[in-house]
Amino acid sequence: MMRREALAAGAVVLRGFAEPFAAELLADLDRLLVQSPWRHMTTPGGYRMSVAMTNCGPWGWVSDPTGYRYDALDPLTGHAWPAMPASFLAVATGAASAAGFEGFVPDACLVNRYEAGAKLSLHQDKDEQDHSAPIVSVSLGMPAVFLFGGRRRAEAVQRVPLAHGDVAVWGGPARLSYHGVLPLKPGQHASTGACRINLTFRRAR
Ligand code: MD6
Ligand code: FE
Repeated sequence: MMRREALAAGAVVLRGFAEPFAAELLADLDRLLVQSPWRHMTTPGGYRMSVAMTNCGPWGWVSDPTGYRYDALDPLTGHAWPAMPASFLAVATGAASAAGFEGFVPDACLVNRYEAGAKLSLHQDKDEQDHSAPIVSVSLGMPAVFLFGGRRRAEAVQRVPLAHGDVAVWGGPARLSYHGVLPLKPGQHASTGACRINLTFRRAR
C-alpha cells in the first residue's frame, strides 16, 4: 500500500512506491556500476563530495573544479554513460504519473551513494534546461532525513524522513525548491548494507 504525503504545492512523497521494484533496481544498479563505477566528484569550490555518484541514461550530472554540467560522456571512462535500465525508467515514469506529472520521460539519472556521515548541503537543482519536468528521487536502503525548503534559501525547511522504497517528486511550483540530505546515521539495511542509495531522475535537455 502506498501512502501519499504532500510536502508543498507540486511536491509529494510516495511512501513505499518503489519497494516492489527494489530488488530489480539494485540488481540493475550492480550491472551499470561495472561500466561507470562510483566516484567522489569535486565541487567547483575544490571540495571532495561526501556522496559517491554515478549516472545512467543519455546525460550524466558532473561536478568538477570548472563547475556543474550535464555531459553525455563519463569523464572517468571517456565513454557514454550506461543506458538507463528499463526498471529505472518504469519506476520514474510511474512515480511521476502518480504524483500528477504525466508524460515525464527522464533523460538523466544521477545515482547517489551515502555512507555514514555523507550529506548533501541545501541546494536547488537548476542545471537542467527544462524546468517544466519534475525531479523524481527514489530512496533505497538506509533511511535518511531529507530537507525540503522553498524557492529561497532563507525559507523554512521541513525535515522529511525517507526510507527504503520511498519516492519524492517535486515539480511545477516546487521545481526550484531548496533541498538537501542530513548526514547519514550509521546502521545496516538488509538490501544495501551500511549505505543509502538514491536514484534522482531528471529531464536535463
Ligand atoms: C538525494 N540528491 O540524494 C537527493 N541534487 O536524496 C540531490 O538532490 C542531488 O545528489 C543535485 C545533485 C546531486 C544530488
Ligand atoms: Fe538535488
